[in-house]
Amino acid sequence: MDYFFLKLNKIKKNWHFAFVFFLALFLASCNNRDDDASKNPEEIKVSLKMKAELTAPPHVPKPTARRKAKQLIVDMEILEEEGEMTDGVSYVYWTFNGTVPGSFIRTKVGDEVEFHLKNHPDNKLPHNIDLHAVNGPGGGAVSSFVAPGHETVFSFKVLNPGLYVYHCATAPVGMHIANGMYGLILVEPEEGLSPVDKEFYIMQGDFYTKGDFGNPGLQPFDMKKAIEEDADYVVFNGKVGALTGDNVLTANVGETIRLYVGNGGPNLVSSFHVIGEIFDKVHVEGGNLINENVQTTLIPAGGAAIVEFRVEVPGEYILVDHSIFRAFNKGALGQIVVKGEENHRVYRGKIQEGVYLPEGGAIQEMPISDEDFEASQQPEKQLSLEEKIDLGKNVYSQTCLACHQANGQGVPNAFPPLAKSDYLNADAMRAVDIVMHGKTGEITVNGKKYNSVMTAQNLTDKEIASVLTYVYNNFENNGTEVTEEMVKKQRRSKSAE
Ligand code: HEC
Ligand SMILES: [Cu+2]
Repeated sequence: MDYFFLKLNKIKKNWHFAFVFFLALFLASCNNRDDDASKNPEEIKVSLKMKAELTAPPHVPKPTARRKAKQLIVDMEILEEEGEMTDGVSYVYWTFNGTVPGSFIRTKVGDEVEFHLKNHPDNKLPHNIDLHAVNGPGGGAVSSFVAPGHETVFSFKVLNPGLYVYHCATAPVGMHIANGMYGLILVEPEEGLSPVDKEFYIMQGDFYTKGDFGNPGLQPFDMKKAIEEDADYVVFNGKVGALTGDNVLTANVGETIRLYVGNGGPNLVSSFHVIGEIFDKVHVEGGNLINENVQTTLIPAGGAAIVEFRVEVPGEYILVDHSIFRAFNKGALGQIVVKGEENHRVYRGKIQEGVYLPEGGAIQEMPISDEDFEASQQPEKQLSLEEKIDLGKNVYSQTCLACHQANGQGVPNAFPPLAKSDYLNADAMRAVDIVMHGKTGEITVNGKKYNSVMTAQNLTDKEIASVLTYVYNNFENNGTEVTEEMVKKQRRSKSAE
């Protein structure tokens, strides 16, 4: 360094000027390279902070157009709220910002997203978020686990343009997604997307309820049906009729419509189709590949697509999952009403409205016979202690592990420990009751307070006896053997209440 400066001082004045001039030029060219998204999006500099516009479905935030990359603040609150699944049927949804799907997030390549995730104090469960637009562990899930009444902040830079799903990834993951915890985040390319006339946000999801489609009242989530992928409802935007009746989407003849279509799943793949239209363009799977002139596009669970089409003729256009029973019998039906002049060069015919209508209630299925039900309830031979512990281990890893963890250590502030649990060891009948009926309300385990929800586990008496015997004989607990007789006694005492 010293040598360099010494030399520099010795150079004649005009040489010195030339050096500074070329240095400035060199720095300017470096700066230009920083602005060029296509080279390395990691190096795009952000100017200024900006609060992200977030919209409820079916609305989409304003295009990013030619704005520069920003530090983008996204504020989301998780709410567990009762809502309407269809007329007369309600459901407790778990949501990002109070809607299913959650708010639409619109970003641009190079944006640095500062994500604030709040879990409302009235909520019962911990949650987090996994954004498929993130390059990093768990898509943010590992940094965003948040207990009720708390807020977590993490940040990431969006590097890849495309349309991405986000969802909750807290155990049991399938249950959180099935209850509505998903949404879309768009990453626009640096130059933005081409302008269109109308943009809408649609997301498909499948729901699993104790009662069948249309059975009235507050319907709880059904884990068994979810595992069997036996959906009662398959809907757009969280409920039957979110895009029909008073909620139809509207457009005018000659307009180009762009739909951001996602699929939250948890299980089903969508064969997305608009009856009466052809997609002029599809960004296949939400990425860069553009397909043209497409009738039906496949949208995987946890995936998305951008579809665009120009509407030439007035009338009703019906959005469906072309796995067609889902459309007419499970709710996957929406509508775009297009107004304007007839165009006989494109279509000629008498237009009658209301041809495609939901048929919902008309589901017919084979009932389970009383004999079959009885047979499934028959008691079998008693298991030895070892057989019980073996069976219990399986039940534990399939049912309890997601929350209470592999060694029963639990998760701080969320799931209490079963290892060396004073609460567990104090009362075996109470433990049986918790596994059978679930548990809410404040409890203290090993000196720490928990106030959360454990769902009822829907296990047979044999499974309950086995899993608790397994837990009592492991994780440094007191070795109690729970018998089927104890479980039956607990069932009888509860039903007598
Ligand atoms: C969805 C997550 C979840 C699953 C699955 C789950 N639990 Fe729990 N469990 C909880 C929560 C949360 C609590 C605390 C409830 C409260 O705060 O009132 C709890 C409490 C308990 C307790 C009493 C507190 C303690 O630590 O001793 C026992 C015993 C228990 N669970 C056993 C089980 C067993 C056995 C299974 C599997 C058959 C199971 N749980 C499955 C979440 C879960
Ligand atoms: Cu969640």
